[in-house]
Amino acid sequence: MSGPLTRRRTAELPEHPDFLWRKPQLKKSYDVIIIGAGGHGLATAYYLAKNFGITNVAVLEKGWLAGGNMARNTTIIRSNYLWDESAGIYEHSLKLWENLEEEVGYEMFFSQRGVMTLAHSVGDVRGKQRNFYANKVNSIDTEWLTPEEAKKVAPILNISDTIRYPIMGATYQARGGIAKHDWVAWGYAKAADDMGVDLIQGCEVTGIKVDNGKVQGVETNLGFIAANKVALAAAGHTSTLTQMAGFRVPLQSRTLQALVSELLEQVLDTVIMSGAVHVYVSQAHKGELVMGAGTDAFNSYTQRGGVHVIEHQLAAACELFPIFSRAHLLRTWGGVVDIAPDASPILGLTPVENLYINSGWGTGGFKATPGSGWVYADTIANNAPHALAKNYSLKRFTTGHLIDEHGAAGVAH
Ligand code: FAD
Ligand code: PYC
Repeated sequence: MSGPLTRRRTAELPEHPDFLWRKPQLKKSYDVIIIGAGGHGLATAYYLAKNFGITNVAVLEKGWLAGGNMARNTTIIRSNYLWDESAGIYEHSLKLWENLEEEVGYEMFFSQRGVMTLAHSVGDVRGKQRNFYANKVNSIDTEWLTPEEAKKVAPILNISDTIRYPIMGATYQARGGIAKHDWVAWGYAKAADDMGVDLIQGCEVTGIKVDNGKVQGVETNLGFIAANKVALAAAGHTSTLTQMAGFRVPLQSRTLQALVSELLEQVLDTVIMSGAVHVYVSQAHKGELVMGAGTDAFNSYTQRGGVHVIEHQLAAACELFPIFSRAHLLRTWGGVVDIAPDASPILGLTPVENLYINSGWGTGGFKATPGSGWVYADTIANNAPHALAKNYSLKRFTTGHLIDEHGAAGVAH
C-alpha cells in the first residue's frame, strides 16, 4: 500500500460566465415554461431550442442556476442498468455525453475513466453478474473483473480476504466516468441563453393555473406568467407542484448527502462503487476525493443529512482503501431527490393537458441529464411521449408495469 496522501497544491477555478448574473426581461407569456433550472430543466430548454426551434421559453428557478441537486451530486456517469427500458434511455444519454462538450462549445471535464461496482458476497456476485449479462445482451460495454483484475485498475483497493466484506469480483464499465457538474449546467444554460431562452433566477412557482383540464400558466413571486405549455423539472419538489395542479404522484422526497476530502495528489483514476458496504468514491479533477452513501431513511426537504450515514460511509471507505484513513474531510452537504416506488423516472404527459412531468430520477439523474433533456424536449414539442419515455409514464403505477431498478445505483437507494 502506498504512503499517506499528500495535499494537492493548485486548483484553478473558472471565471463565472456573465449570463449567470444577467436578468432577462420577464415576458407576460411564453410558449413553454420549464419549472426548475437544474440539469434537466436547462438541458430540456437547450434541446427545445436546438432540436425544435422553440425559443420562446422561460426556465423559472426559485434559487439560482444549478443550486439544487445538479451541483450537489457526485457526478457518476454510466449506463449499465439492468432493464431494457433503462438501458435505452441511459445509453442514449451516455452517447450524448460523448459529444456534448464539442456540441455545446463548453468545457465540462467529461472524463471516461471507468466505473467499477464491487461485489462482496455470493448473493452480491450473482446480482452483479445478472447485471453484467443483461448489459451484454443490450450491447452496453461491460466487463467482469476478478479481485486481482480490480486491483490492477485501482491499486489502492484492499483485496484482502480478511476484511469484513472481502471483494469477490466487480463489474466494470470503461465508458462510464465523471464530469464537472456545475460546468455542465453552465454549458447548457449558456447555449440555451444564446438561442434566446430566458433563464429567470429567484422566481418561485407558487401555483399552477388550470382551466377546463388545460394548463394556463403559473403563479410566481414575480406575478402570473401565462404559458401554452408548462414542464416540471423540479427534482425533489415534484409532488408539491403536481398538487398545485390538482393531482398526486407516487414520489418521496429524500435527502441524499455527499462529502469531499481536502485536495490531494492523484491516487484514484477510476470510479468505485460498493452497495454492500455502502460507499462510492472518485477523485475529482481538482484532487478531492468525492464520496457518497445512501439516502436518509425518511422524507425531508432539508439539504443536509444524518451524521451516522457519513460515519458508516467513511468506515467502509477506510476499510476498502486503507490509504484514505490519512485524508481529511473538507465539506459535507445534501440534496433532495425524488424517488418513485420502482426507483425509475417518471417522464411524460400528465392528467392536465399541456402540463408535463420529468421526475423520479432519484439518486441517479445526473448521468441522465442529456438523455432526459433530449427526450423531454421531444415529448413537450410533440405533445406525445418520445419512444424512450413510453414506459416511464404515470400509467405504470396503475398497470403495474414497474421498472424495478432499486439495485441500480449500487449504493444510493
Ligand atoms: P435539480 O438540480 O435539483 O433541479 C431542480 C430545480 O428545481 C432546483 O434548482 C430547485 O431549486 C428548483 N425548484 C424546485 N421547486 C421549485 C419551484 N416551486 N419554483 C421554481 N423552481 C423550483 N446522479 C447520478 O447520475 N450520479 C451521481 O453520482 C449522483 N450523485 C448524487 C449525489 C447527491 C448527494 C445527490 C443529492 C444527488 C445525486 N445524483 C446523482 C442525482 C442527481 O443529482 C439528480 O437526479 C438530478 O440532478 C436531478 O435533476 P436536476 O439536475 O434537474 O435537479
Ligand atoms: O447513479 O451511479 C449512480 C450514483 C452513484 C452515486 C449516486 N448515484
